[in-house]
Amino acid sequence: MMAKGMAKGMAKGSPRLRLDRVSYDAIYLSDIHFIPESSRYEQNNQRSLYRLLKSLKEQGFMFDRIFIVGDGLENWFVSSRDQFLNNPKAYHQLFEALEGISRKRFYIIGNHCTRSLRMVLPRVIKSYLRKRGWKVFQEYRDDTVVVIHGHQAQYGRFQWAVLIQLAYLLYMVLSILPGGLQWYERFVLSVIDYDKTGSEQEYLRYQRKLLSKMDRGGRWLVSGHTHRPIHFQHLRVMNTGDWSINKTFVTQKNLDFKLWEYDDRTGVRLIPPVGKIPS
Ligand SMILES: [Mn+2]
Repeated sequence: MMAKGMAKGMAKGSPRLRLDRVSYDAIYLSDIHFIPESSRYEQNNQRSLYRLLKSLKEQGFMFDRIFIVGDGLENWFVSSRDQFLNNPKAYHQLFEALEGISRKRFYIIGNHCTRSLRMVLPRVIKSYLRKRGWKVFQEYRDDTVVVIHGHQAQYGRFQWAVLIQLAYLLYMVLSILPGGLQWYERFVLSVIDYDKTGSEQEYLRYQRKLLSKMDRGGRWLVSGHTHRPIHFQHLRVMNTGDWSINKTFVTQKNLDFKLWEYDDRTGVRLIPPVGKIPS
């Protein structure tokens, strides 16, 4: 529940983000699935994202680092390369808004961002990001945190190569058929995406599996992919959730990580950390 004081004094159309008045080290957003030219634009809450970013900027927030924790741009359902070439202005708008609240920018590659066997971004997108000062990684790490999209617990490199090739072939075949992309989307959702209907236990197992695949030392893990926002304090794990469904994101100040949920009408609320999930 949102505290009463938080709702008060909220200007209409400009929800206030009650982050503490400190300079934050980082903000993490994942699974935006940005599609400028499609009916999914509204579906993926893209207008809300602009509202949040505008509101943050108006309130003077400046994050030292911003992370897109994977699946920022669609490239499977909808080719981000084609979208970019057709709507460069939409991309400028998105990245200008993200850059307006951040000094250093990092783009983590997610499973939806590429059809490449080597997991690289489409060339035109990569050079666009680089020109704007974004650094592109599959995995980022510093002294405090490891940042990874999180599909790595679902398939290894070999399976990835097979699945991505299959997805690409299907895309080529189905995209020329009427209604084919819906079939394609259904295939991806059922075979390649994380099953969002799983139990909390399965979800916890998934996060543990992801942890077992990495050597993180004492660092925190920030990932996305599952579209399930959660703050596992005992595991030092943050899942950003996603923007496209839950409108959630993570902030960091030193070793203090916080998970937030955004609402167009009421602003943000803190999602409290959970301890162990009872079995
Ligand atoms: Mn993903």
